[in-house]
Amino acid sequence: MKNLFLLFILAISILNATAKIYYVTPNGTGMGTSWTDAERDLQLAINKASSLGDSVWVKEGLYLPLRDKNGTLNPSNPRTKCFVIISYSKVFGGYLGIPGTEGMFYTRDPWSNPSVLSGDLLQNDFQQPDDSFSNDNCYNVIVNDVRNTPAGGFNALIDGFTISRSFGGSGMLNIGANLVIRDCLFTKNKSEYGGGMYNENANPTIIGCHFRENIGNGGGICSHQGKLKIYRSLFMDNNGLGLGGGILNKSGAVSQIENCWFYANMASLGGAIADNGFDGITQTTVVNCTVNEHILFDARAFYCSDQSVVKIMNCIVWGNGSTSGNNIFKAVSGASLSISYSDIQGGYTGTGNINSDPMFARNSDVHLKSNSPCIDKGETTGAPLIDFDGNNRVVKPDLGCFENGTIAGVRESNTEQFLVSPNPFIDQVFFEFKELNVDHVSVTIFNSQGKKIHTLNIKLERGIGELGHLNLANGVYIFEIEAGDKTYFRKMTAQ
Ligand SMILES: [Ca+2]
Ligand SMILES: [Ca+2]
Repeated sequence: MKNLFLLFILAISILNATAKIYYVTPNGTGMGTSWTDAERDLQLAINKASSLGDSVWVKEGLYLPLRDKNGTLNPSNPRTKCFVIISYSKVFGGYLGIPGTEGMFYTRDPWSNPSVLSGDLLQNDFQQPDDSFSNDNCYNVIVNDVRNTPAGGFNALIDGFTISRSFGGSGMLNIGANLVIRDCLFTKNKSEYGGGMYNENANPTIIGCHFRENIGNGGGICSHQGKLKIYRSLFMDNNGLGLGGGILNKSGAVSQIENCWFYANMASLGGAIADNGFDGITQTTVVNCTVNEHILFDARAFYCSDQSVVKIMNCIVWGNGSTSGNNIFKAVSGASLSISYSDIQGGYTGTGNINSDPMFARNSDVHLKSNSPCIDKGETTGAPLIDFDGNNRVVKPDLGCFENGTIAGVRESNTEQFLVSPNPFIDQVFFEFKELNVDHVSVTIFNSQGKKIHTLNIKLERGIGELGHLNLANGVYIFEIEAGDKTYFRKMTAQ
């Protein structure tokens, strides 16, 4: 076992020794070896980075596709232009691109410094109140098709981009692809099906993404066959036309939807989620999601039909324009809809369901107040270990996407600023900070009763440090981490 581990470390070391980073900026004129020698052509950089371990780092700014999915430069129909996330490539956006920060992963913040992939080739959409300046846009901004040459989206990663303004096709089209899509914003894409994303026999994993103001049957996402996993994501102000404001599952699609927040989407049927089993029975599991402000039309939040199988657990469905559970949910034509351990306005039959005001902080902020009846009311088996914010779920899971963390009276800090891993840990903990201007941090460890156990100083190298030999008994601890003039809290489990 030890030899295997050493071999693994050796393999990683060799990989790291040969792994390359290609740098891309909107005005680059170089070969991509550094920020000062950055490449301008994002697709060429992605093509070069398809060796295992290679990655592309992209500065904030606007990027328009130049080729079609076959790599043809300036195709006769410019609307077929798109980006392809070539199989095995890893593409990261949101960098400031400051010379000297090469290799420093955390010098990025995709939400503050967006790297925008746009289908508005002529940059004229701003002139419109209608579609007349969008009908010259790309059909799709990204196409990942494993059947294509070169193949797209197999074991690939895209992280930290804004994907917007496709027209007549989805922002991202995945065919047979199994890529990971993390911390991306899909916005203002318009298609008949799957405004933000359309999956055809694809198995994408979506983490921490936002889908806003997209239009299509399945305003945020439409999945046709394949297995969709979606975690910690926001669906807001999407328009599902006929079916599924947030998500439409159809044609045998299998979907796992966890820790997501559906807010103010609309559709004729299923403002948040619709399942249509007409040409293949869908199976959809929705766990620890919060669904509010879906006020229009029939079946205000969930619609399922034609023998689709939909399971809902640990969810909050409240404030969707009706006080009748049977108006919020609609199951027709042999569909199976089961709801358990959920807070449903108007009530719904099922184990552990309640019908009480969940006490949101506000309608537009569905964190729970400390007197919420949803705290610790969830089922543990099958529930995620963390919540929308990445915080640990405490004691028993709360209902909805946000956990009310109150052990020892401490609320965890947003984990965007730093990583502390692994969690649970055995004897060693690694710290990775975005704040590169600190060279050390002070860590104070408290037990679950709030008693101080240790205070330790950690030296950081390029934002990374470690703690070892902690000898802590199994249980939950609070780490108070002081870095420069900031203090963070993290709940950690020793095992
Ligand atoms: Ca346009
Ligand atoms: Ca809890």
